[in-house]
Amino acid sequence: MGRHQKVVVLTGAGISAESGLTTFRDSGGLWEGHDPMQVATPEAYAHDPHLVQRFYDARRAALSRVEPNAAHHALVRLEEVLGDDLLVVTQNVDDLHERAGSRRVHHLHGRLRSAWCTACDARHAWEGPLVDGPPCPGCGSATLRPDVVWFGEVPYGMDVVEEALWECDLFVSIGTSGTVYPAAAFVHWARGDTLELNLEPSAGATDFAESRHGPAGRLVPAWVE
Ligand code: BJW
Repeated sequence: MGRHQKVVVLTGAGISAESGLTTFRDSGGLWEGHDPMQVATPEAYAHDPHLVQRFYDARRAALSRVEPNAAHHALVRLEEVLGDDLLVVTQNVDDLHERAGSRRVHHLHGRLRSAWCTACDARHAWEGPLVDGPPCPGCGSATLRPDVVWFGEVPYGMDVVEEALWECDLFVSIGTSGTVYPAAAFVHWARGDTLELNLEPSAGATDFAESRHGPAGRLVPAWVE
């Protein structure tokens, strides 16, 4: 890839698949008999908060058993070249970009290691479970939920993302099915060139100037080097 470009990289669950974290739509698996897409909703949380908290507690606990992979590390090397001209926008709630060493990471759909108090609106760094209703360190209410963005909720920092897409020379989408908005529309908002790196053609593959298919652990280092 050329140098001296402003680059926005969007990542999805596929970039963390080779680290051992399951994706949403192609894992073929259920979590305790439930479709993850049905659990990751405000409706599920309203109906059965205990179930939804256990789902997120299990995923938060899994973070300590996985490591960043070659794709995460390649994006760190890209940042070493581009500096502040690279922004990684991730839909992922894991922290593998940060643990690899990326500094400019924007979590569009929130973070597993953060808890949000719906009573006082504070966010708190969080490592342990939430299922037993621990008190909010700020206000003491047992109203902490995972600090993640569910369907019908507004993704974080859209103003920052829109501006970066408008200013970029290159937009690269890695490991996402292209089925969830607004991220699925970023390819249309990007002013510059567009490239998709995904295991298979995503739902929006034909909207990209170029689409390369294979595992992120191979494609991303090959693109960065
Ligand atoms: C590999 C690989 C390997 C595997 N290497 N690749 C029409 C138009 C616009 C919007 C809407 C619309 N209809 C409905 C909406 C709204 C809705 C939406 O998009 N619904 C769709 C079902 C259509 N969107 C929303 O509600 C969003 N909010 C919103 O729009 O607010 C309005 C607003 C917008 C902008 C400004 C102001 C207001 C919120 C969406 C929230 C999504 N939340 C979740 C859960 C987060 C918490 C959690 O993690 O549990 O986000 S759902 C889930 O999907 C999660 C993911 O981040 C997201 C995307 O999934 P992702 O990452 O693409 O994973 P997969 O599994 O789908 O795909 C993995 C891909 O990797 C596959 O293609 C594999 O092939 C590939 N892969 N191994 C490379 N080794």
